[in-house]
Amino acid sequence: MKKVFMVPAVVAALFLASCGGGDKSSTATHEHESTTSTPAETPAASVPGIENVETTDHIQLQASDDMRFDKDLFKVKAGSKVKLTLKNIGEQPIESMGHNAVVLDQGTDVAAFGGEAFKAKEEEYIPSTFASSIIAHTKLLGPGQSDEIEFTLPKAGVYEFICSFPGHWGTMQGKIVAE
Ligand SMILES: [Cu+2]
Repeated sequence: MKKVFMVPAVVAALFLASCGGGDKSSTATHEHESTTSTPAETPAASVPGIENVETTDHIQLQASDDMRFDKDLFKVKAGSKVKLTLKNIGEQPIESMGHNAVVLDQGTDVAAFGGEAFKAKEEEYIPSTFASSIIAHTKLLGPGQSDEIEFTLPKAGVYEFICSFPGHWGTMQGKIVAE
């Protein structure tokens, strides 16, 4: 009846035909957007403050003369390569205030490890008696020195890291949560 509307109708029909004509598929693609799961049972849930930590693949640490790391909580992806950089920003000599970063396997007795490390001066405080508990470690660093290592945390869970220089692990320790 109203011939003025014929032209737009034809254009629309051609447009639909050229796109395959199906408009059902476009509505179906939005169905899964609201099903994001909440990680209530992940290992991260047991570590206070982890909810404020971004996942990273590069852990950057500084160690200082007051026997502290500048950070103590990290989150990484399990099974993915992680880089760790440690810089000793202190001024005390390595003999009295050396620092390293030792990443320990899940479930390692940190106090027992620290005790063995204390006796392992010839091994730069990386005790071979605990070799199977060590995921990775930096070199022992003197003032101004830095080291970079790469490792992979195999399973989801909480991994401790410490400085194994005698007397340091009590204040120089932190956690890496792998998810
Ligand atoms: Cu230290």
